[in-house]
Amino acid sequence: MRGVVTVILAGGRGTRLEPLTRDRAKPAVPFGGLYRIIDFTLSNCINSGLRRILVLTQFKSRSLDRHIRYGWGFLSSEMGELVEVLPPQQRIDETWYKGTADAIYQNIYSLERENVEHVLILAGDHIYKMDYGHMIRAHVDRGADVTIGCIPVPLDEVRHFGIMQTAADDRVVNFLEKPKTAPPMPGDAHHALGSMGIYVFKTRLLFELLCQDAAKPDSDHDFGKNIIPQMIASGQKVLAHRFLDQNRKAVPYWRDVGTLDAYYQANMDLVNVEPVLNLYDATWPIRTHQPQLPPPKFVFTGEGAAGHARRGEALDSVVCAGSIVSGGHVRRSILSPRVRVNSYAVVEDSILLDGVDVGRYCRIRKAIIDKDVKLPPYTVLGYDPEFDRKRGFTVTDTGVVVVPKNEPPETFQAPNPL
Ligand code: ADQ
Ligand code: ADP
Repeated sequence: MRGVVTVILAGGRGTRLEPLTRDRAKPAVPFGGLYRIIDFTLSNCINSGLRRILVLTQFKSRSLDRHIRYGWGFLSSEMGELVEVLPPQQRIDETWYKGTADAIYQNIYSLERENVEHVLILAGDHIYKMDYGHMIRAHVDRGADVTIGCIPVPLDEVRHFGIMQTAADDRVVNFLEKPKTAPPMPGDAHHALGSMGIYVFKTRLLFELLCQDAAKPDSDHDFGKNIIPQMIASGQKVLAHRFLDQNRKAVPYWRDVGTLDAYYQANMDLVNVEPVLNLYDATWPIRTHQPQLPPPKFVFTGEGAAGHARRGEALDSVVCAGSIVSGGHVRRSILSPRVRVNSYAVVEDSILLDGVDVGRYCRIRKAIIDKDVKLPPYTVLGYDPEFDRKRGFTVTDTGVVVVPKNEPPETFQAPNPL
């Protein structure tokens, strides 16, 4: 892995995750209680033996930058290791990055300094566990110009992905970015082969392609739209590398948590009794930055009125450090650090981010509640979508209600619909 530098594209706007991305970049959105989305990609790098990592940011990168500095600063420059956040201030021209290829082009000086043979380009907003070593080795062994990580995607979702057709030797013969429809892949009537948006390039060739592309005024300066199709057209060796799970059979866990519903579902996957994405697997640790906090605590606050036992408990849930469930009930939920659930409150199927305080008698269902929101006693959320929308909250297609940061207590003081 020594001849490889990794670049993580962490600049996507994440509009479809609003309001969670209102003032943080998508890769910095908290996930699974303890983590930020980018922790999965960074952990994959470390676990794959890749320890020279450049993170390209763009929008609202302050909390991302801080998270990486605090959580990932253990890499030692003395040992030749590096994780560096490159903000767009170092860009070549005055505009924001135009597309993914432009983001790399504008940081070409930092990359040149690395003086490596291959560049691994990753996205900072996917949830998965992957050993990039397999893909890099295939790329080197086969002498590819570029190798694209790919995975089968359902036919009715092809419009969200780069879709490719391959020859028997895995050479990509056709690549279309986000087509409306696509034919199924050979041997699987329900899936097409989709790009994971991750690439290994020969460094020299990458630089040449980026410089050529930068000079084209009609290009979107995007890998999927421009660079890859053009490489195929000019006969360069473009290889597809199938991401396989550890048994090298099933379709592995890989989620682009680009929408609130996908984000909600991927979080909820973790509270399944046997989650596909196992965070307790000591052979593939997912690291993060976590503050020093006391252990979570569950308090029995005494017998209440009939039917209202004040037993603080959480079932089928993930509860992080610093949280106290005091006389409230929590089911199938994720409680991030420093969450409070007070007596008689019921929280179900919900994701509570850092520092959320659920007042007495609250009824919370199918909700995502952003950091430090204080829910006044008797707040009801997630029971009546129309009512929640009227109060100004986002409610998704599948009925998940999202409460943004800094929501004042008055917002919740609407008549109780129950
Ligand atoms: P998308 O994810 O839709 O498709 P894009 O929005 O360009 O592509 O984002 C790719 C990655 O780059 C994301 O991690 C994003 O955060 C980041 N990014 C986007 N613009 C950036 C910029 N200007 N600066 C820094 N980072 C930026 C891509 C591929 C598809 C593939 C899907 C898989 O184009 O072919 O199928 O990923 O999710
Ligand atoms: P996160 O919720 O992702 O942990 P933070 O709470 O660190 O993020 O802040 C998110 C963003 O909000 C920051 O990147 C910053 O731009 C803005 N922000 C937060 N607190 C302040 C503040 N006190 N002053 C100005 N901006 C702030």
